[in-house]
Amino acid sequence: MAAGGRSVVKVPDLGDFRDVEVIEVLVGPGDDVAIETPLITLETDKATMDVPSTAAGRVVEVVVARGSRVSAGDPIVAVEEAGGEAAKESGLEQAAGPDAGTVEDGPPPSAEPDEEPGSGSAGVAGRDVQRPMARVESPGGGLAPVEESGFSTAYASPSVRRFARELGVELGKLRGSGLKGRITRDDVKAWVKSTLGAASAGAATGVGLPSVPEVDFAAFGPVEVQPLSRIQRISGPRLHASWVNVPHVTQHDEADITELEELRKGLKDTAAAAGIKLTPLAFIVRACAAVMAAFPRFNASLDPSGRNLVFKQYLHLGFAADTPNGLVVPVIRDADRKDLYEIARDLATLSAKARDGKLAAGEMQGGCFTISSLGGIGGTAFTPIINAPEVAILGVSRAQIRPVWRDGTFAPRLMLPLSLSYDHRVIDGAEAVRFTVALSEALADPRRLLEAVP
Ligand code: CAO
Repeated sequence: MAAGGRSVVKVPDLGDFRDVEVIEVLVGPGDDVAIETPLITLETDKATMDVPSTAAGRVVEVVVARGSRVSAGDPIVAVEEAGGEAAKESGLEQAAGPDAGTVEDGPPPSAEPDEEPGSGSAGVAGRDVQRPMARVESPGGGLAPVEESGFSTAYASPSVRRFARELGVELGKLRGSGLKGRITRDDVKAWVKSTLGAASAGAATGVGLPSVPEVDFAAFGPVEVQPLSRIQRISGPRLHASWVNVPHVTQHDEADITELEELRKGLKDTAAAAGIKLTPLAFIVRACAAVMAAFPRFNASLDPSGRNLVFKQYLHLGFAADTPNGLVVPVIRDADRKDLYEIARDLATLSAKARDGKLAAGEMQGGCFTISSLGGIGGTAFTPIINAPEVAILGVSRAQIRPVWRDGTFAPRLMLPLSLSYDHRVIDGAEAVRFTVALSEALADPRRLLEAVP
């Protein structure tokens, strides 16, 4: 083999295919590669294939990017080839093949048929089941079997499959974050990290979470698998973390908003003429901001040690917004310093941005308390999950006219159901119900909510 020099690894002969999409770039500048190390993954309408390196050494430049299209002969990477001692040091000598010194069109890419989620046919499954169980080194030095059945339906390139096998990862358990839900190398790494993290957390506390049984749904009828949206993949673990870490209690209550609704209807058209949509939520945000001043623990968070409370001297209020891509929580800055109309305007602007997927990261950060209003849709009560490290969240369901006993008779009143979930480590039950009572009183006295903010 050659002792040093720079080589360019090119796309090999792809048969009839031209302009093939690069769906994964597996190496970056500074990575050491051996002959056969997969460099990129290509996808045609029939198969995915890894293009292996034909040079051994250090990658100095990557010419292609994810999403670009390539044909045979196009350059992929430039490699500073390792020679002699350098190769030994980096362990490349062993892997380097006889023609590692000259790099031209390499061996054909290793291809596997595409296995889109939901397309797992019995044939593919059958083939995979017949594969012998791969064996990997277990931490104790013995050989641990890798359960291969999940590989049949997993949507991953050959190199990722190989990587998963090396680490003993059951691909069937992973959700892909790549294009069209493809499982990437990073997904495999993240899964290993989270599994190790969960194992050590379980070891530290002596408890582990029992897992939900796996069910082969396809055994009972036709199924279609769809990947979660990006937002759901991000929010899911956060909701789960809050659910398992925070002792939730939900306090239900109801506020009489008969007068609020009359007032709102009276103001709605004037507000609309000024370009403001005055919904009940604007009043609820305004009322929460007013009431929270008297309940500072609702605007606090536990510090990471769990021994101190951090009281915030500002009040940014989040509200859950339902979007085509999933749930997001935009944040109204300084809600305690804004009047009803400013809040209504913020709600409209942030909701529109949320629906269009145009919220900036900063517009979803810094929240102190969250309101989740499902009242525009329906429902009578629910138990919202706290947006930790916040310590409380207010759920709002649909207001309904109901008979309420007042002054010795039943009167038709518009009642708004409130569901306050709170972190019981920080807030006592008595304080929680004092909060919902105060909130109900604030909503029952809407003219005060119209006043200018001091
Ligand atoms: N009771 C009765 N009617 C209500 C109501 C309530 N509690 N809340 C809203 N409404 C009415 C409004 O008055 C409006 O009617 P009009 O047009 O006649 O005035 C209609 O329902 C629609 O309101 P809206 O939904 O457009 O506006 P909003 O300010 O109430 O809510 C937003 C905005 C962004 C919060 C909402 O669109 C949304 O996304 N809600 C879902 C939040 C969610 O998913 N939470 C769950 C999180 S946990 O999974």
